[in-house]
Amino acid sequence: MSNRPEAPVRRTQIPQWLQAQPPVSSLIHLPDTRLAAGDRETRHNPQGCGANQFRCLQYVSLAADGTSSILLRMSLPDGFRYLPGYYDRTQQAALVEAVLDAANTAPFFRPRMPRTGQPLSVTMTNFGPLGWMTDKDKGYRYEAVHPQTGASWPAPPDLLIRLWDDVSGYGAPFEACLVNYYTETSRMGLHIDWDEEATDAAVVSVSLGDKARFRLGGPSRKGKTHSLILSSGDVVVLGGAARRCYHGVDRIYPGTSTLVPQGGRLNLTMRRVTIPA
Ligand SMILES: O=C(O)CCC(=O)C(=O)O
Repeated sequence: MSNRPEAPVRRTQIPQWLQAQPPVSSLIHLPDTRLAAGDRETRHNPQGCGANQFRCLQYVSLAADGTSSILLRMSLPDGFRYLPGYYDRTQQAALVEAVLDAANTAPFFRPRMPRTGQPLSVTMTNFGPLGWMTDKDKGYRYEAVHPQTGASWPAPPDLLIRLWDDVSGYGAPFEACLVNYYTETSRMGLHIDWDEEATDAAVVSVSLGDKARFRLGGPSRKGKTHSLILSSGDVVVLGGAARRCYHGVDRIYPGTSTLVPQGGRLNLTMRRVTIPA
């Protein structure tokens, strides 16, 4: 990580692709790091930072007068995008309602690890033509039907379809949206999403409800990791090199949100599974 003092960044230096990004209301959920109206997220990769061959990613608050201040600087893989506060409270509530509706026909179930049959600490369901699941006998895979009801997974809400179109950069729709429900004791160990054929497509993830500590490493399980706190409404994109990076959730902060009626955290992860024809 570089400690080099940063010169102010002028608005004219913001690359075109970034100016097209939706404005965000906050950058990282630390106290006193709110953006003023007109501010934007920017990313700056001045040089590789060494660890796991990551580049240095920084979140910069740009004021209306063109000056900037650095809010967060971490060594993160290329293709990782953090879009805090992407969804407002109304949109978050609509997504929770869509999940609860879906659970009427595709109830949450507890997946099990391949071979050992060890239960995962999250429960899950899916939206879309395919759903991710795992059990003792057949392991990690995508299935077109719910393991208990035998019915197709429910269609995803339009908000998620729009999100994918806006941030994935992929020319075909996602096929699976895995919905994980975390209670205060749930965790998700470091893993790479690699059960898809279309590993060139980004994985897009939405956080709803209680805050979580998200951990991101590199392509090696043993490499250096960083953590960031994800809050309700935040979106994370794992594309490019980040698609091959280990990640997981090592802590839920209970009672930090009132969004999910019974408390806890929902995470919605969209993936393209098959290679488009
Ligand atoms: O809950 C999260 O933020 C991450 C979920 C995840 O890594 C996964 O479903 O593969």
